[in-house]
Amino acid sequence: MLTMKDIRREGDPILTQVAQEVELPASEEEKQILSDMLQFLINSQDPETALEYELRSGIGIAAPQIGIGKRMFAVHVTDHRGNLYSYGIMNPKIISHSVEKTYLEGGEGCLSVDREVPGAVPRYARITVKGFDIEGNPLKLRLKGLPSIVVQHEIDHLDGVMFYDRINEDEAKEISPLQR
Ligand code: K2U
Ligand code: NI
Repeated sequence: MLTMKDIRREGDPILTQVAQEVELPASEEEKQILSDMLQFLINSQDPETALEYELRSGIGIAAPQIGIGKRMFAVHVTDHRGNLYSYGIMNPKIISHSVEKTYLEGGEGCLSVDREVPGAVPRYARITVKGFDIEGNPLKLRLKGLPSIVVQHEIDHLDGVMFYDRINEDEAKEISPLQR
């Protein structure tokens, strides 16, 4: 199972590189890795498991964060209405997004960043994402709220972009924070 020792921390060059597309159909190894990433998130959100294995709670994780320069990420996040978004996605593409932006009032964090970096991170309020699930089936997700923010944070990891690269207080003054 994945634990915090598998997570690359800032300063590791892989976190600022552009990850490569997964050649489809994905190999059994690639599918297993993505499944392990999703399981890590589930484990990290289970109090007993997180305590036992000293896992930091995560709602998303991208393959470069475990040293794999491939365009795949997992999310396991519940929106404000209690809808669970639990996916492993390969070769994601944001095919459309709102003009409207939003941001998390408390700022963002990152499993690869062992420090607080305060500041508003403007994100698109709504996005439509296309990609392939763990089984290789095409998927298309229309997202808003926290799921939308997490997916944008994870896709940034695939492009070597860290959340603090996007902190912009001036822009945040012009937009509304996410209502949880
Ligand atoms: O990619 C990562 O490092 C995982 C981040 C994802 C994240 C997405 C959006 C905003 C902040 C972070 C971790 O999940 S950080 C832990 C966390 C948990 C719940 C809510 C926000 C952040
Ligand atoms: Ni991150």
